Amino acid sequence: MSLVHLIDLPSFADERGGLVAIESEQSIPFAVKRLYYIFNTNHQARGFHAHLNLQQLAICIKGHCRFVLDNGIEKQDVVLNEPTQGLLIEGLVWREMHDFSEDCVLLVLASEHYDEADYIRDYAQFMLTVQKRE
Ligand code: T46
Repeated sequence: MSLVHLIDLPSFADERGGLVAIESEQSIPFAVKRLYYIFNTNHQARGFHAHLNLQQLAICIKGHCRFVLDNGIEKQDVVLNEPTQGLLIEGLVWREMHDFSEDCVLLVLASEHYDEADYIRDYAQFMLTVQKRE
């Protein structure tokens, strides 16, 4: 199965501009408990961690950036550059974000409240966890 799962979001663009509407558990497969956004990255890469139990949808609402997703067996890259498209990230996946454009605003919807204990920030630890779950 592909690591890259893109969701086309309900879009209601007309001559007045764009409008995307996201309904929890309808247009996306989880209930949203939290959202955050990343901007002014000054071209610095971010991420470099996995989550134990979290579903997220990442939407580049302005500009573009590149995600690297890695499940310990394979790695895939995906460029996000469409405010009408979301990248679903779930399961045990190491993620990195690179190549942020100057104007990039990355919105992320998350299925759980923030919990630092849910993060695996060490790649060797990530690989051990992948092997344990196999
Ligand atoms: C992810 C990728 C795509 C909070 O206090 N609450 C929050 O909800 C978040 C997301 C972060 N923080 C704090 C924790 C750190 O002290 O903000 C600081 C920066 O977080 P972090 O270094 O984890 O940010 P990124 O951009 O590397 O990763 C973020 C998310 O944390 C992560 O879940 O999947 O974006």
